[in-house]
Amino acid sequence: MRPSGLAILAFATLVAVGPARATDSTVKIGACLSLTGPAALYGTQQKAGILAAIDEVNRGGGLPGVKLEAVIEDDGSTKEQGIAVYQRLIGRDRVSAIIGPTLSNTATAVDPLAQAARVPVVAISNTAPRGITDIGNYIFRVSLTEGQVIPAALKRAQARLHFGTAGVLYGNDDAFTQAGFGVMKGALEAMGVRIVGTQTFAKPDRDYNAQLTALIALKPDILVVSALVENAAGIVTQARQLGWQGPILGGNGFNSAALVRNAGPAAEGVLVGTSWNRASPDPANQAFLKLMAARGVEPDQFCAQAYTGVLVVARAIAGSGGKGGREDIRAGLSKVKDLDTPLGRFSFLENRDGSHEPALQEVRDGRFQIAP
Ligand code: 1QQ
Repeated sequence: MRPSGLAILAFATLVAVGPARATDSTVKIGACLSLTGPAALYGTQQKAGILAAIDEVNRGGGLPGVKLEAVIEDDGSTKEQGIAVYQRLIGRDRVSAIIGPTLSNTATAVDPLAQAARVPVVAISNTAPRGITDIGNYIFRVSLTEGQVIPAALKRAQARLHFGTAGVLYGNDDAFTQAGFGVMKGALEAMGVRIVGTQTFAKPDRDYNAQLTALIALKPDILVVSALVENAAGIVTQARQLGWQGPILGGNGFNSAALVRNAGPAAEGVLVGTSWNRASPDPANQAFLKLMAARGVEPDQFCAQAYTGVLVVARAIAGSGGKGGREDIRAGLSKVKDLDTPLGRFSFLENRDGSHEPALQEVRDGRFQIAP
């Protein structure tokens, strides 16, 4: 089999390229993803990205002598199931590293288990600024935090829309939506935007009319929302039904194509800070888009981040001289720097959070498009 263009791109600077061989040693990479439950819209994209990247690394021979094997498990979007998955991945499957879990809310419960067992974790979608990588030195993350994305997104949006006041709505029963709210509030205040009203909801809620009516009555210039996607689509739809014609800016929970699918025309004009610039002409991004198209997947940010998570683990193994033990990968991760990925040129910061360029996107003509 010929090595594919993508693997050459991703690993050309690391090692000579050649196909995987029967004698290769297998490195098991666990993934704890929300494949059922309310966060499944993210988890299914993540699974597609992980499988594509593992195939690419193995097929392209990016890691000579090593074959990556994915052990993917469903956390059901809950902490409890996430704990059971981590216990199995660590104790039964003896994986060398864990990618995930999908939600920050779950990560706060499961990452301490990996830290205690000295199993490296690469988070691909946890964006709560605190309570993830500060769990310990085995916890890394590819996903930019809301603190790295939201302030820049709000500034870009304000340069276009000149809003002076905001109404804010957030979920008050989730680590990510709560942390996102804190970031939004701080960023708006720092920009001199007055928050005229704040309302909350909980994950099981489906009716946001009371909160939205109260916010709209205060006539803010913009609505700013921290919500997971199932709530987000309902909030956007109901805001439009109540006659809201102003801008809506959402946090990371909005970054799913399901928002556009479920909210339909109501989603037009919605602004979202994003970690993935789908329009980037970078060769690593273009190769990723081509690869996913060939696999019949229309990727979103979560897919691109998951794909990048595997590239980062592969680079860590390469950086440890092709050794794929838990300690080898942890040591390798701490050296990952300037890796070309679909997210852009990626490095870890000192605190094991990720670093690359964020962007702002807008729903136009029924799809996410990069906003100026
Ligand atoms: C988190 C998030 C979610 C929106 C992603 C799955 O960012 O839980 O941290």
